[in-house]
Amino acid sequence: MTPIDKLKMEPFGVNFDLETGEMLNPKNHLVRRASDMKGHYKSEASLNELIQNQNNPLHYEVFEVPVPEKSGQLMYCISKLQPGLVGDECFMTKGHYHTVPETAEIYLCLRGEGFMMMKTSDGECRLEKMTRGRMVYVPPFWAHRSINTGSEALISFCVYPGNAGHNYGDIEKEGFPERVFLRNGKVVIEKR
Ligand code: PAN
Ligand code: ZN
Repeated sequence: MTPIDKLKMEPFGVNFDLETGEMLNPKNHLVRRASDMKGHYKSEASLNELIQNQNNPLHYEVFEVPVPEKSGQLMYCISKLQPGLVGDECFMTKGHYHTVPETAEIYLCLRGEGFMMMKTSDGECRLEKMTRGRMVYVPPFWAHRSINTGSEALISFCVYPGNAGHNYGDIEKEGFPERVFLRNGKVVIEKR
């Protein structure tokens, strides 16, 4: 098989409800609950409280109709992050670098309110506002996590190279340099 033959496939389409932010017939559905988030929040006690006393609530979901994980393909998905607090820290995704670090990503926010937090391995940190109709560009080499500061789900359409892959291990070790809290209805950003 030549490299071109390996990428050959039939064109296809996928339907979205742009009001709700739903992908209508996803093939894959990834679910993360509070118990999947150990080690990511400032207060592990508050996370355990949520797991034990609030029935381990849904944290976020990823919906996709996958394409082959190959250079030349474009992977895409809907990411849906619930609103909520762990103590007073806003719900967030785990966050990751791409396994192939020189791959970028586009997030188009369809619903909700929050931030994309991005960091380099040198410890640089940036926050970009996410709100309906705003696109955030995650450049190559920047780890990224979404954070929900609102009262409804934060929903984005994401597109990234098929060969990018997800590296969660380095972020589990390093963490992100900043945290986002909601205190008395106000968003507060703190350095760690
Ligand atoms: C997104 C994320 C999605 C879930 O599709 O994978 O928002 O977040 P975590 O991967 O950090 O759990 C993406 O950035 N893909 O590359
Ligand atoms: Zn990514």
